[in-house]
Amino acid sequence: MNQYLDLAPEVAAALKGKRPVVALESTIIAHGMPFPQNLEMAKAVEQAVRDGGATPATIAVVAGRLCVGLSDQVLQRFAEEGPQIVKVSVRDLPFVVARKFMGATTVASTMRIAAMAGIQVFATGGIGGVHRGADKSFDISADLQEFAESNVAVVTAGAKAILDLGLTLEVLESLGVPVVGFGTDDFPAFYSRASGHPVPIRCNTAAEVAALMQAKWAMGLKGGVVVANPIPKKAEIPAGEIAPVIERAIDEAEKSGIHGKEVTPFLLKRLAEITSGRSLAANIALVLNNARLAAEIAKNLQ
Ligand code: PSU
Ligand code: MN
Repeated sequence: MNQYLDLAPEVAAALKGKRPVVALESTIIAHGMPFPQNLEMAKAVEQAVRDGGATPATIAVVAGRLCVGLSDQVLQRFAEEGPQIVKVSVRDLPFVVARKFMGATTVASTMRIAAMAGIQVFATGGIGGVHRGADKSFDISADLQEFAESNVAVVTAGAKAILDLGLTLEVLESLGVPVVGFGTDDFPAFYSRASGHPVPIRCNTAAEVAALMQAKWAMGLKGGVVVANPIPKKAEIPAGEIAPVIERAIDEAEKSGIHGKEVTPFLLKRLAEITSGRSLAANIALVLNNARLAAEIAKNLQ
């Protein structure tokens, strides 16, 4: 076992007993949503995993330790301190670990740590991807590269509509990453159920997803699987409604000189402000929906 890894007793027991475990990330708590909704979301998501018959393992860097499964006190701290805590992708792990800092882990670093712990399923809101205008900015989330590295399936509501979804799918194809539409032929666009971009693979049950994961890894193919799960209908914001809001937020980000890892948190915050919280409610609903499916997939891997 990696010397920097700390498994919560409940998570260690579940893994040892070969019972289902679902990894969860901490950037969505510290940088993706405001307090106190972020804390309520984090607790509700853990509960949804439990209700689904699996053990939740929220992942974060705590005083330089790679923690898999957080206490209520630590969860509270990430929620309250929010953006004061460093957003940690894979490239940032050596620094925060060496300096014994706190770090909120993104999809990429959460996947890496989940793989170290032996967890195969992870639920998030939406993965990072290729940003619009990436031909000039080169802004392509490290999340995509991680899918080529870590053997973890990530349940996601497609990719955030703030991205260029066509290019995101192209990069995943180049990296050899299966993108599975769960009950859909169309890649979901986070706030909306469809993007107009077809998904290459469709699965209709958690058992089918689990079988695909097992086949991939049994063949010795390295890397993850994107399980694209559309937002529930009642929480959806139609693409036509959210599109102009996204345009406006991206425009503001450019004019304010926001770049690098600040882009995604800035856009999510502005969308929530402009929609008077509707995008936040949609975000919470889709994370819960993903947590339920992740638990179901984890059970089918047993
Ligand atoms: N999904 C959400 N909210 C978030 C994120 C995803 O619903 O805050 C975070 C994830 O941690 C993801 C990160 O890994 O945004 C992508 O950031 P970037 O584009 O800087 O790689
Ligand atoms: Mn980026």
